[in-house]
Amino acid sequence: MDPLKQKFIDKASALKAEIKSLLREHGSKKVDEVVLSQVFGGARGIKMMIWETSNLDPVKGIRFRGYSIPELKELLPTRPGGKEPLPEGLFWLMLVGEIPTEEEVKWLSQQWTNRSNVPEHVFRVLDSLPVETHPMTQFVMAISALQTESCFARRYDEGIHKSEYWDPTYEDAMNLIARLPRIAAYIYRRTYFNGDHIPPDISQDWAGNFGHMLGIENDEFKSLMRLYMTIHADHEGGNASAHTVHLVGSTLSDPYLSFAAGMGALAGPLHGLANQEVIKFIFRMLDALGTETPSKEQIADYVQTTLSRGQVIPGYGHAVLRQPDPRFMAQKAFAEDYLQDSDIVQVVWNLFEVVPPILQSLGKVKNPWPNVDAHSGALLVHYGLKQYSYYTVLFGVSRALGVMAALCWSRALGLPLERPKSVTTKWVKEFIAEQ
Ligand code: FCX
Repeated sequence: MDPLKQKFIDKASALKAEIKSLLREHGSKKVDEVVLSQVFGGARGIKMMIWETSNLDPVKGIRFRGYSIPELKELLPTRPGGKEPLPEGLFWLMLVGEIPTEEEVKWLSQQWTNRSNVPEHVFRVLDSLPVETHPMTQFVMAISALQTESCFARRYDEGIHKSEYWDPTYEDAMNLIARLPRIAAYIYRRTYFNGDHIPPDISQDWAGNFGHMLGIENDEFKSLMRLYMTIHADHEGGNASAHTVHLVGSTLSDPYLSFAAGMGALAGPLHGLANQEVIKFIFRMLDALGTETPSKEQIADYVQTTLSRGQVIPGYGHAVLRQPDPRFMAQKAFAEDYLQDSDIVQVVWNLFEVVPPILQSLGKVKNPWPNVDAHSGALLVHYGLKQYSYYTVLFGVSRALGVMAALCWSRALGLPLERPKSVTTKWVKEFIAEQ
């Protein structure tokens, strides 16, 4: 058995036994109380699932297995001489809870290279779609088409014992992650470059090779891709894409179909599509104002006009966070290191000053601060990746790392079918009348 798989099942078996005795002793302890406004309000804050790979603190932001993003930048292995962490290292950490060595990360990079072959029929499915099909639609269809390769679906069909579900889930997770950059790059090149595809360079790491296949041969951009793929990977379990993968996976739908479903959730403008919406918002603003370098006053007026039209300011606000998103701050730090002089980055920084007080003044926005999506587009534009309809695909490739590691845990821990309770408004009225 491969060393990561062995480490994973050793850890998961130990935790499974621990959970069993914990539930035997404390299973009836109350962990939460639900009020009616939460029932009508998108289930905000209700503790209702297990997610081992990361945890989101409203003030401190995301912690991957307890580590903040600045800590990961210090601790995770990088390319020789590089500054940004390799996403392979984050996957290892999320899967087994340990910071990997350089050797372990090298091994994982090699594993993903070995597993990266994408069957021809997936490209044929993509090629049969109109070229103007939204890249996220193409992405979902390609992942669904790849489901023919699912080890889990095959083993289930053969009658696998439920104690072994984790094994083909791990294989599918590793194979899917390995194949995603090729699929995502194929979508990019067919959509915007007339199908002029770039073959993989197997000497590169996972994110570096992705950058190469996109066609942006720039070391700084590849560093950005390593950072980008690391910080977008996981945001605990309740966000819409992660929760969808978790829910669909709980039916024992295989990892490919579960991930495709999650990507449908990521494609919503209140979630992952916000990264395209932010840059669209910025481009439209620059167009309307007739300048690449608008003043803060001009930006403030434009923001107010947007709000008065009943539209949200994309990239701002969050269902859980109550401070500037550390993922925004990590991208800002990258921009401070590499592209201080970029006009579009300056616009993002001016928005950071202008938008929060305006949102605060509305009196209803719980978090006026920027989220991860407020910064990413400006960095991509700077390096020439200006086709913003594509941005959510990048988010999706990264998100696979977290949700696939978490899915391995769900199957190894034997988590059951998820099935919360819904009620009707009639039931609510009767409930109130009985009080
Ligand atoms: N601009 C304008 N109004 C906003 C706002 C924003 N950026 N953020 C929140 N509000 C409004 C809400 O629309 C809601 O108004 P309503 O009562 O009239 O319906 C009110 O403020 C209260 O919402 P709040 O409780 O603060 O936020 P929610 O938990 O309901 O929603 C999201 C959180 C993220 C959906 C919301 O802040 C939003 O729409 N932001 C813009 C889209 C965005 O950036 N999404 C990406 C989020 C994330 F990082 C990701 O998943 O990628």
